[in-house]
Amino acid sequence: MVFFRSVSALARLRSRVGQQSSLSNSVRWIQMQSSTDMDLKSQLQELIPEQQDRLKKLKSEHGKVQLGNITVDMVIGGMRGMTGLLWETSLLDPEEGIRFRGLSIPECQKVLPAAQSGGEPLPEGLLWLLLTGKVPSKEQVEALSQDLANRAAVPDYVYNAIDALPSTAHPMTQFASGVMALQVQSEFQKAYENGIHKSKFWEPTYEDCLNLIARVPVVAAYVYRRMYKNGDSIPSDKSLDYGANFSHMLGFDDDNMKELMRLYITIHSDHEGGNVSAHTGHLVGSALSDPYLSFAAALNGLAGPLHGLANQEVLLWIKSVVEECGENISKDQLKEYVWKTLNSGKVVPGYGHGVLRKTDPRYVCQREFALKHLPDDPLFQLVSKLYEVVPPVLTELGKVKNPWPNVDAHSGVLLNHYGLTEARYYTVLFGVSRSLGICSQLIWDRALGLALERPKSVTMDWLDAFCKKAKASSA
Ligand code: NMX
Ligand code: MLT
Repeated sequence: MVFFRSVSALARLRSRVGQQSSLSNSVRWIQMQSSTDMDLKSQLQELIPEQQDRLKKLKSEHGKVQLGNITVDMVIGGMRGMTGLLWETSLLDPEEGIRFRGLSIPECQKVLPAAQSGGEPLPEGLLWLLLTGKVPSKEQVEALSQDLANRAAVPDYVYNAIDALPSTAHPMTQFASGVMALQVQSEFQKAYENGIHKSKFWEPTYEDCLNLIARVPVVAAYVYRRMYKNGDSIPSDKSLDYGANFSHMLGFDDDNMKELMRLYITIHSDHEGGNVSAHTGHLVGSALSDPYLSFAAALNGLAGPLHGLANQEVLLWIKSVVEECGENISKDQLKEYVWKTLNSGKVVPGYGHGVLRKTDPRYVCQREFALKHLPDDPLFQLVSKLYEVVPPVLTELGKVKNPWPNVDAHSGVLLNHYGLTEARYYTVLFGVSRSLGICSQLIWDRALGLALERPKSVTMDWLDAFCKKAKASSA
């Protein structure tokens, strides 16, 4: 709690900084304090013992406190609503949406350093926040940006591994294969083989994670250029920040596209620990598999249509609407199309959520970006119309717990506007972004010595017998 309180206090101060033309002495003091140390690793070195003690205390003082009851519905319903994971970097509230280390998306947009004045947050700043719980200074973000740029070299065998696949293979297959090939350089695996003491596990994990975060945009851009631009790849530009450089390597140098990429990476980075990709990364990492193995596994979960692949599905679905009914489709026609989709046994992609019960704030900030930069885009207008049509239809269906749009309902039309039209590629962008959250938590998993994940499973026979016994003893 102290950790989060200090974060939000700092955030409040920084937010005031944004609103003031001249700084008060106390604010200047905090800025100076936070900008003295440019080295992220040494900041972590300081934080880790304090957080280790905190966890030890939680366990010894409150280890037996009950957090809820497990019902049969939960066991057969994908563990929905079951609290069972420790995840430090972000927390999801069903009504309000995600908070990164206590900061909401609008708060991050206000307090994290940006490339342009009043512009979108730099993802490097968010990475610093996820890892330390502290809002970094512009200088710290620049130092991290340089560090990542210096780590970004990708060995040729990674490209060769991707090239061994047909260029028609799904972009997520090519991307995950590239990440697996990056594993060859795992520092953690080497250190483990050399007998590293468990108290030091977090250090090679940190190196792997920063290297991985630095290299995945290069691998992802390679896949894009291989598939859609005749293999004509664009080298990284070390003078650019992380988001802008990724956009540049993909072949998009428009300033607004670079801003979109910074926003995109920031908002897709983390969504607490229970989503399929984060949970998979954490689960695989709990076996002390290194960050590359863990993250590649996470990507394979992200590639499912109920999770990250939904961004591909949304744009393809929107394009099929336009193909069948034209861009100026009426709300009644749209409603009919939504029912046709549902009646053919499919989901409406981009709507619904396992935890959220309101419109996803990640949808909202993308809508704000569209209103600012592309209000007249016909597909954006169609997305806006869908916001009016889909929720009442899903509500009428009677079983959908959240009829509101999620992050994927909006991302495709923004990318499409700037020329990134290849919908099958979209989940790769989600994957690059998710490396920030999953890797940040993996470092903390090792620093806190979190346990091997191994929940108990039961059979239907076991459930039958248990429930009959429970009924008999309550009669
Ligand atoms: N369209 C049609 N049916 C839906 C939808 C939807 N958008 N959302 C939920 N339902 C159905 C769901 O399939 C289930 O039906 P059944 O009982 O026949 O199996 C019923 O409503 C109850 O599901 P919920 O409890 O509301 O949702 P759940 O937590 O099981 O699933 C999702 C959450 C996200 C998988 C689900 O809402 C969905 O399939 N949405 C569309 C795909 C999508 O947008 N996924 C992206 C999620 C965000 N992300 O980036 O990962
Ligand atoms: C995510 O960003 O991971 C998705 O919204 C899915 C989830 O949180 O379950």
